[in-house]
Amino acid sequence: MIECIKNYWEGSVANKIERSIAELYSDDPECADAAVFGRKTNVDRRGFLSGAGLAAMGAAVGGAIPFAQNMPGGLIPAALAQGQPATPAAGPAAKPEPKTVYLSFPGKNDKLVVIGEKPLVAETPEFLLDDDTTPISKFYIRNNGQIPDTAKEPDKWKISIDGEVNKPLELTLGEIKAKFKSQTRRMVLECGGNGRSFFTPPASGNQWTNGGAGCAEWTGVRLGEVLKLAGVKPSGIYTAHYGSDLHLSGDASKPTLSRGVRMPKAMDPDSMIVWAMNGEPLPNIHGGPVRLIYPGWAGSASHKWVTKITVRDKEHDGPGMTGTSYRLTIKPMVPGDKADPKNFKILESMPVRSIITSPAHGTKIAAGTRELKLRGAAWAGDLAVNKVDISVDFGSTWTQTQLSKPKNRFDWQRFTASVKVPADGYYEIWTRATDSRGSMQPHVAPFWNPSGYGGNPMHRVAVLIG
Ligand SMILES: Nc1nc2c(c(=O)[nH]1)N[C@H]1C(S)=C(S)[C@@H](COP(=O)(O)O)O[C@H]1N2
Ligand SMILES: [Mo]
Repeated sequence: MIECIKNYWEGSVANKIERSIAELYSDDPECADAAVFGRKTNVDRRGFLSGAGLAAMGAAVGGAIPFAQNMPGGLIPAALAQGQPATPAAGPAAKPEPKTVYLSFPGKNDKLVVIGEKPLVAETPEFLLDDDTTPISKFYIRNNGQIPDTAKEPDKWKISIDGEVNKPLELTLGEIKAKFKSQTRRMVLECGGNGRSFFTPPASGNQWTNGGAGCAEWTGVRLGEVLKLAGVKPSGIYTAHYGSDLHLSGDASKPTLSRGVRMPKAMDPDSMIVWAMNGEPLPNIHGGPVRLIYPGWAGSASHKWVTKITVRDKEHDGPGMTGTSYRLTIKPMVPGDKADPKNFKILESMPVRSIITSPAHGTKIAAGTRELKLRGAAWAGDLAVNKVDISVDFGSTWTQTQLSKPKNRFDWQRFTASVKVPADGYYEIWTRATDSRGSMQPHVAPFWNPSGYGGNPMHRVAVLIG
């Protein structure tokens, strides 16, 4: 560290710093931070942004920084942070995203970002989540195995219910539609790993930013009603889900993802067997003709192409249920350390999260603009969102946004705000939501865990006025 600053200042000082600080931030953020904030080699305390440091930072982010004095040392400016997808980088000196791969898939928006090719995984940049109901074209994709071909005769699709039930059932989708009352709910589906890219050191798995989530209108029947018809025995405490997708290798003898939930969640009136999305037949890529939806919980339980639900007398132990997958630490662990599986519990309800959906990260705004109009969305797993605050001065002051009521339970809540800014220059818009139990999004991803669950730091968007 000390060595790095020495090399940095001696090697490139004064005239070169403006050109290289953005690069340094992406190669060695700690060193860049120390250099910019003038941390003395022998004094472990940060200074303020001033002199060469301020000039370097301004050059790196593309403009003057009206609230530079509030910038916390150690914070990588949003304009330079890794993992911010899509729109043009904020500053001329900011590095282009390392080879962002955009999705090319029938019916899908071409600004979705591929974060895994085999299996196919794609996320939605925050600015594309600006609709009240996420269109299918913008909805994220997450697969663990091969995508099955399910085009033919949806109403003949069979689902069986077995295990700890009095009367095992085999029902076609057509029968399910005819036998049970259908309902439509607008509800968030969110991948358990959403926010994983915000962990330091990096956690393993698909590097989601905030875009492993969407909010669609789901039509189907209550899973609980179907389970009631089968008659769950008192011993039946957990579900196990099976679908028709093959293991990634194509080897039919290898099990694919198979998760389950505790019986109370299965019996929740909003846990559903679903065949339509936004009023259209459920697309194949989203599990069509029929899938499960457990709103508010890690998306991996919401089984696509579902063929069988087994009721079990113990916690399910299929692929994705054991070890540290879809699990959070009970006790904080040293980031990067080896995990002790005894210190983990299953991730169920997702944590509170908010995103700014307009303006987009990296937006250039006309010179002289003194008021920013913001839009966004917030959700909190099983809970509701109590409030969303935004800041444009690096967290020195916060403004409460206008937060809409959810359409129904598990819907996200849209928010708007209007904030004044004093001058042209570089701003970061920060948003943080608080859930109905008082938990607020932290500044950084909390409780590091090896597979990176629960990463819900506040969302930051960089904009440049003038
Ligand atoms: N059969 C099956 N269901 C599945 C998966 C899968 O790989 N196979 N992935 C799960 C995960 S991890 C998530 S986040 C959601 C993603 O749903 P989507 O692709 O419709 O957005 O589906 C879940 N259901
Ligand atoms: Mo997921």
